[in-house]
Amino acid sequence: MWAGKVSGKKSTTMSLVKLDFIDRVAFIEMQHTKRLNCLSKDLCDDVAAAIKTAGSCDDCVAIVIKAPDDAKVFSAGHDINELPKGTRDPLCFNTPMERLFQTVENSPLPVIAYVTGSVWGGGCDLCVTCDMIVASDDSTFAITPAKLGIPYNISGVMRFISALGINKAREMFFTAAPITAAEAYNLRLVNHFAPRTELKKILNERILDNIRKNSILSVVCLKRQFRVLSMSNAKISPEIYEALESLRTVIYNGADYLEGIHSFFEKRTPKFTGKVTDVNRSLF
Ligand code: LCV
Repeated sequence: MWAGKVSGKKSTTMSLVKLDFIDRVAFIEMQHTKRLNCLSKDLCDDVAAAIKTAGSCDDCVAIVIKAPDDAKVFSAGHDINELPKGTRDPLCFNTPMERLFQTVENSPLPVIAYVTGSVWGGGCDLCVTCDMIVASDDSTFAITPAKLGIPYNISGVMRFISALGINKAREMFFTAAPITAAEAYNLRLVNHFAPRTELKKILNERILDNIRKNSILSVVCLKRQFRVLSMSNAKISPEIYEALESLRTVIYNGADYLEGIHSFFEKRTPKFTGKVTDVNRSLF
């Protein structure tokens, strides 16, 4: 966990993250590449700390979350080693990955995902949670709970519906199959995509240079408005919320959840045994 202060906007390296300030923009580089930037507690906490540091700097106008420019994998998603082995909700409100997403949403500054390489599961949700995404043309995006037998959480599903529209969100969740940067651009998930050699220029010329010229007060207010309004139509009753949560409990207590995790580490295809009748139909 990084505890240092950014003095004089020099670049700073925490244990798994490098924080650079370049022309009033904070660049947060996830450097846990030997673990494919999977979102472990330590990486989530370091990225969240860097976002908070940037948000507390009076002349910072935007935040960019990135992997090394030559990364093959931007993020392999939640660290599967750290998933609870049953009986506990793997994606509840106060898990490190969810706290990171809340930090992105609550930062006063626009947070941009600068994606190079493949993005999986919670890494894809991190990008969707950001305010904008620019991606290299060889990037791919996949949301993978169904591949691991995991019941995704309600706020995460809401984010994908809001960002992609319900049918494409369903397809991504049901299939767990990656989509390309071009497909993500056509779905308006990705703001801009380009070859890696041109991506930084696009990021600066189309987004950062303009934000740098604008009123940060107006931008901060707009960010809050977009956050609130994008979720404003998500009205469900307490009964419906509790029914969905009890359905999730059935799933993460079910056989498929552990099979998904074990099969991943045993490098084999999962043999899911769950049946639709395992789910208490009275919940519907
Ligand atoms: C721990 C890993 C991981 C990893 N955790 O390299 O969205 S949800 O609900 O699903 C949410 C809970 C979530 O985000 O779950 C995680 C979803 N992520 C994935 O499904 C991606 C899993 N990873 C892969 O498919 C491959 O690793 C990719 C395609 C990312 C890279 O493949 P590549 O052949 O280049 P390896 O698979 O050999 O991985 C290198 C090492 O990183 C570990 C993996 O177990 C391996 O460890 P060992 O060298 O000890 O065998 N690893 C990869 N992803 N998410 N550990």
